[in-house]
Amino acid sequence: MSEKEIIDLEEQFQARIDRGENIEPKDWMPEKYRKTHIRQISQHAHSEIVGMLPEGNWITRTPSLRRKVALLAKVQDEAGHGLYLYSATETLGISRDELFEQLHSGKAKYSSIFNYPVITWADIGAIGWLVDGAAIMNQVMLTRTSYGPYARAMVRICKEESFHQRQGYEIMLTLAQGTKVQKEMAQDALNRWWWPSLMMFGPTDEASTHTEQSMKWKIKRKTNDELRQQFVNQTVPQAEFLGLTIPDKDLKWNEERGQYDFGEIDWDEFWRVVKGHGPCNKERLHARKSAYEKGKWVRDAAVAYADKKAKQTLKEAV
Ligand code: FAQ
Repeated sequence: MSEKEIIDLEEQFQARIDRGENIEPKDWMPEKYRKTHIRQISQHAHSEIVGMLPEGNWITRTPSLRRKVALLAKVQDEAGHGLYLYSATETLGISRDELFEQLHSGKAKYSSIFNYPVITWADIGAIGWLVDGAAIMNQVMLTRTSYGPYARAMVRICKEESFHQRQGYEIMLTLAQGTKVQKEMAQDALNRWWWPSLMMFGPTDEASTHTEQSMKWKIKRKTNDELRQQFVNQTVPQAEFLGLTIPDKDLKWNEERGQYDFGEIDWDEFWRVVKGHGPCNKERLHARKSAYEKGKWVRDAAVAYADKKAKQTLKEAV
């Protein structure tokens, strides 16, 4: 294809995006659009799958049967989200094995938030309230992202994330209205999860490498800083209702802006965690690799069974 033909195609592509059309797997797309989606959707899928680990560790230790049922359902939902998202990524011409290889080798990232330890039951509440709350804030805009399979997966995922957020907030509410020790546990969990939750939205707009192009292609509809601000505005009144204190001495309502001002995020900590040096990075990757290796016999059996079925069908047809 000549350079002029490629430029024409790129212009037509951008015009489709500007008109608000969805891009589908068999449509022509610039190579960079395809690669950006493989990067973002697969990192999102990895986050869901790795995100099962911190909560999964608590299924045997829930304080009641009701809590166990809810937590089991939540962790299963996250597995489902990972599967929809891996399937959406595969429509862009990459195999599941390659995606896992990228995760296991450390080439692909997953959300920084899942590299922090889950120390008490209150952390399960804080994860649902804050981590799922931040995830929804970011994902609601992704239901209108320009790539069809990603946008459609996000519609379903967002519905389930809302339930996750509510179960977390309800745990926090119960603890905050409980004994002095329970309230202290809830406050301690908020103290530890607040800043890492703000980091989930990614670097500042100034430091973000992908935002400008992703906004142009309508992959992102809002910037990292816009979503972070929206999250703070929404979450502060929820903390007040719980009677808990957000661990930020610079947090205050700004009448003029009609928004909360908040303190500086520790970006050194963020990049340390993203680059693999957070408190639980090694443990999380080890758990994923080990699950993959131990599950080899299941994958082999599934392939052998599919082969056997295909041969049988062929025999019957002859
Ligand atoms: N952690 O230029 P930007 C969940 C990387 S799902 C690690 O701003 P972009 C559900 C970024 O990849 C949570 N790395 O990048 C759940 C890039 O590096 P690269 C996950 C991060 O893509 C709840 C570099 O920094 N959600 O929680 C992070 O335009 C509870 C420069 O950044 C999604 O994945 C981070 N926090 O914007 C499950 C949503 N932030 O790739 C279990 C979809 C940035 O060039 C329990 N993703 N980086 O090597 C997105 O919306 C975007 O990818 C952003 C980052 C907003 C995360």
